[in-house]
Amino acid sequence: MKRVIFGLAVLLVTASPSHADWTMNLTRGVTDISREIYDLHMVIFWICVVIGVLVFGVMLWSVVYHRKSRGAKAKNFHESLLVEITWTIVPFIILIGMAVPATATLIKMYDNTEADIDIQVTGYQWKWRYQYLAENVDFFSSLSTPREQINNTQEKTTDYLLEVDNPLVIPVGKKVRFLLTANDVIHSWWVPEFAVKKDAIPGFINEAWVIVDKPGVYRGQCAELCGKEHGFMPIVVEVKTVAEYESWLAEVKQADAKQQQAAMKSWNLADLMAMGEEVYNKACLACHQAEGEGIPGAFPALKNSPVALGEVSVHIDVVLNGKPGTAMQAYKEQLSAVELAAVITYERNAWGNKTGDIVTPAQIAELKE
Ligand code: HEC
Ligand SMILES: [Cu+2]
Repeated sequence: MKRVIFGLAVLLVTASPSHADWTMNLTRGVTDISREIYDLHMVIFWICVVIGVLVFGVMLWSVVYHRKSRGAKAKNFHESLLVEITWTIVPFIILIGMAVPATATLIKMYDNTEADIDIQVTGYQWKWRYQYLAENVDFFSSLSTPREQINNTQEKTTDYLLEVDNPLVIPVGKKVRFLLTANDVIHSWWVPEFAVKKDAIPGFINEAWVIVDKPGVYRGQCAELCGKEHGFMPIVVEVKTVAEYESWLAEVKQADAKQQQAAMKSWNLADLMAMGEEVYNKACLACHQAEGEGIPGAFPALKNSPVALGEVSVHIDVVLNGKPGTAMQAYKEQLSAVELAAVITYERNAWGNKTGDIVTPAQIAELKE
């Protein structure tokens, strides 16, 4: 027995260096608050360790030294005032000792005042929308991992399910306040390295903030079960220097202006179909499926659907305004006029839907006003 224990101990000691990157503990993170939370977590952890060792130590010692075979006789101290007072006072002191630093950290976390930048974060099934409130910058951020990797027909890359098309970009060293809400069901915006995990609830605004002190790319996930693709709406935050952030803002604004111009050029069926397929795969495929076949009982087929083959205006209305009370959301704000025209044209001409109809971006732009 002794040998086995000794063997195990040796194994434990020698094995630990090879597990240097074996991270089981909380992330230290890249903000003052996240490190404070980490330290708090460690303090509480060590208090628990000490209590554990003491309590189990006394128990084991008593079991061994006062065992029956040694002829131990139990002492009778029922209703001992001293014991009663001790075991009330000691835990009380321990709890206060934990509550004081915990409260101090919580108060700092909830100080949502005086932000440099306000960003509204809205959860959608299944993507995030970021609106820079003072900047007129507004975009959606969706999973960019190719479907082939998800379906195991392609090898998975390192950032599998943790990559998006349009990451959130914020500057280093500035206080960024997030105003969190949701469009459909409850989501939760979670970036472990920021120590931010806040529910995004329809009809409510929750607040959180960060001051990140290290440029880099930080990744997170939706942390509230929100439906079929809950595991497919990651968060990517790029933290840039202030100068890089400014030029990124300018670039985004320029791209927006360009897109508005593009809406006015004339489009032919082939161009719209090519773009429509891209938009469809990104925004609609999760529910309506790759061949437009839908999922019976949950999401209607668009192949041969009376809407996709019927009156154009009805089809446009469904896509722009959604079907309230169903998973079919309004895409009016989510997609540009060009994207909307393309995806509707695509649905009317793909998978054997041969209406030959063209919906133009100009037509949609008018309805978006
Ligand atoms: C989250 C799941 C989901 C996504 C994503 C989605 N839809 Fe839908 N869609 C639905 C549901 C559910 C309905 C049925 C609504 C109802 O009950 O009338 C529907 C209905 C439709 C219809 C009417 C079809 C019919 O026969 O009634 C069209 C057209 C449509 N969607 C187009 C789109 C387009 C275009 C996109 C992408 C831009 C899209 N949908 C993305 C869930 C979704
Ligand atoms: Cu979610």
